[in-house]
This record gives sequence, C-alpha cells and structure tokens, in this order.
Amino acid sequence: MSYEHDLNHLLIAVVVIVIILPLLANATDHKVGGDYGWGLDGNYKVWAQSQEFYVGDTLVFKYRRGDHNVMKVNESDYETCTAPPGGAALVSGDDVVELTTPGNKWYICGIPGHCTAANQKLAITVFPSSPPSSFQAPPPNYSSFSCIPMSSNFHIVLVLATLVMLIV
Ligand SMILES: [Cu+2]
Repeated sequence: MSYEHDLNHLLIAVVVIVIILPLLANATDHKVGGDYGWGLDGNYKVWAQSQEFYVGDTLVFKYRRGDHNVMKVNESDYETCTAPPGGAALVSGDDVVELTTPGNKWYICGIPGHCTAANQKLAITVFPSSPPSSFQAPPPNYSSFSCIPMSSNFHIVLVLATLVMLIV
C-alpha cells in the first residue's frame, strides 16, 4: 500500500470525524413519556430513568389541549403535588421547555387530582453539557494529525474511523 493511499484513508477518516462529532454533540428533544406523552397513565419515573438530560436539551410535553397542563415546581411542591399560587402553567398541549441550567427540575400537571391520584409528575436531573474541548484549535508546534479530539465520544469516532479505513 502506497504512502499516498494511506494518506487518503487518513483524510477520509478526518472528514468523517469532523462530520460525526457535531452530530453526537447535538441537543436532544426529550418527548416526555415517549410515544404515550403527558397523561394519567404515564410512568414518568421510569421514563426519566431511561433518559440523559443535558443543558441545551428540551423537554416536549405532548397532550390533548385542555386535558392537562405543565407547571414547573420546586421539590417540596413536587412531593406534595402543590400547584404554586400564581404559578404559570403551560397549556398548549405541545409545550417545549428548554433546559438551560444544570441541576434538578420538577414538573407536575396542575389539573386537580392528576398529580396526587395518577402521579402525573416528572423529576429530572440536568447535567452540564460536556465542554467543547474537542473543538479547540490545536496548540502551536503540534502536527495537524495530533488534534484528534479526546472527548467522551472519542471511542465511537475511533471505531467509525477504523471502519472507514477498512472499507475504503
Ligand atoms: Cu393532567
């Protein structure tokens, strides 16, 4: 195999890395409750455990308008299913909540009985997004090939790059 051929493989791998990495870093829209949506029969504890929430992601509450609503509450109001007085509810049936800060967040349905009797409530933990270190410019005096990103996605990228090299 010629040096030029190897270089072609490397270039293709680099292109793949550049294309794939931003896709992996994309924000996620979490449809609360999955296909079922936001209602009386959802198990939002189980659903929340199936997800990982990061700053920049969104929650999407889907329900038939008028049947439910969404109120952001604190932990004690979540535990007791208390709709905060004067608290604003989301009522559109297609409510999008952007997760802008890390930490614990709590949401309930404010329709009387829905939270208390049917457990229509959601508690999540939002993690800070991983630092964009993989996109920093390489330090001077390093060769251009030493800046392969060492992020948490590195292993996925390495596997993909290896696959591409094997295929081409
Ligand atoms: Cu409800």
